[in-house]
Amino acid sequence: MFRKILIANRGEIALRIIRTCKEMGIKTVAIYSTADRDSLHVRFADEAVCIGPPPSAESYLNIPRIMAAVEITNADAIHPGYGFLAENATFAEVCGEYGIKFIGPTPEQIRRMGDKITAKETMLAAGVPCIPGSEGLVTDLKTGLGVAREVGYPIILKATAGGGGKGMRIVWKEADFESQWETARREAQAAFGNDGIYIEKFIEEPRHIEIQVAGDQYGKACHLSERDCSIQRRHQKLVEESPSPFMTPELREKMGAAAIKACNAIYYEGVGTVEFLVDKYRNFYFMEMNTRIQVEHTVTEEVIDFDLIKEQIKIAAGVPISGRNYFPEMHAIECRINAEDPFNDFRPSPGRITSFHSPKGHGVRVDTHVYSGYTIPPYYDSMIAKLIVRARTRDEAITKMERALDEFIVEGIKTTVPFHQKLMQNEDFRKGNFHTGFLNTWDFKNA
Ligand code: MV4
Repeated sequence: MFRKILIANRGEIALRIIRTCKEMGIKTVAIYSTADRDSLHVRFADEAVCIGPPPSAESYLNIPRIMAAVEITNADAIHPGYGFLAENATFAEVCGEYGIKFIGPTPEQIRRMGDKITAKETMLAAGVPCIPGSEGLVTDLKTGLGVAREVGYPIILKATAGGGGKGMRIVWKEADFESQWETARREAQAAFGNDGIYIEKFIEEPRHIEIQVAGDQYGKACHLSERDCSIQRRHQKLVEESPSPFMTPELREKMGAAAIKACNAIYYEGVGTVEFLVDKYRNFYFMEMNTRIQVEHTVTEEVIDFDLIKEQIKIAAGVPISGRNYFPEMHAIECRINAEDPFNDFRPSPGRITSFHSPKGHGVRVDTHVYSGYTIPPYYDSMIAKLIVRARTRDEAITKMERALDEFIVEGIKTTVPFHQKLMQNEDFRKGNFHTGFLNTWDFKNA
């Protein structure tokens, strides 16, 4: 097992990783920017190294500075958390060159899933259902028009270097194809330095359902059931839950088997997530694979009673997984509490938290790095806490979430708490009647 892990991240996930390391008897090193001097991850780690000024490029994204911190602290592994360098194949490679274990998949696996066309080709070859569309890259307008006519409108143009909603254009009719095509290429070139585009049938009103997976170093893989992440705004998830209210045992069986196929195809090592779009007929299609721990891993932990960070560390240390699959025994919901003003287009609301009291009690979990008197820096993402509840049934979980949200006191800044309170009262949400377009049509301010 590792002696000392450097956590190349900040905020709640850094703290989350430190907690598990402590329980496993592993020493921890925090890294931090000057904006994060007072963050709890700095206080709770065994050692902490300041690696630079606030901008991420000079701190949490700066590979040479992070490797210097590894060297001076003599850590033997790096946990990247999510965001920042978690899906950076070069970083994983550099770790290898230094003889430091990157806690996550291999650089090759990260790269293969990072390029969306390569990922899709890999999945098709493995027999995982994919969305009908072009065979790989479409290099010219004429070919594009042909493919679009063949699959039928509406279609979606996606950047191969994109992901998470970046670099996508929907085309509703042939007359709009050319202009959307030009825009998509230009945007992809500007955003990713890669103008590679592919075409898919546009799936209308889908649910976003993802399968948590784990694979060990010996080629064994399992699934740990699903999360429903359909409640999103501009590709930012706001609420996640497990199990999905749309799930059936048969569908879980099929999607779980497909997710395991995806892992086996690349001998996937680590924990990961296979994202699917699910249409109203319960057809499901591979969308992307995330080769990292995700924000919403907590709802899975709650329903299967399992520490996913511990599993991640064990896999990286070469411990074999049991190989069995895991099924939800409870219902869990997570609300992301962001420092944003939901009444003002979710505008970021950084600043000093003058008073902070988080909900407590049976079945309530709050993962956060903030406290009364903490100042939220403006440089990083706006999530300040994850409120997770669990109960026997979905109805009970919603009731518990309402109770917990009522107990949340955050003063000095605006938060998304009022948004979640309204959502929990929404009839369609309560019935499990929602898809990824839900927040486009629901006017929460007048709810
Ligand atoms: C799609 C789609 C419909 N049809 N692909 C958005 C994020 C990125 N991972 C892919 N996304 C989508 N791809 C086809 N062929 C709709 C979306 C999509 C979406 C997906 C999941 C969650 C929220 C979403 C919001 C808008 C669009």
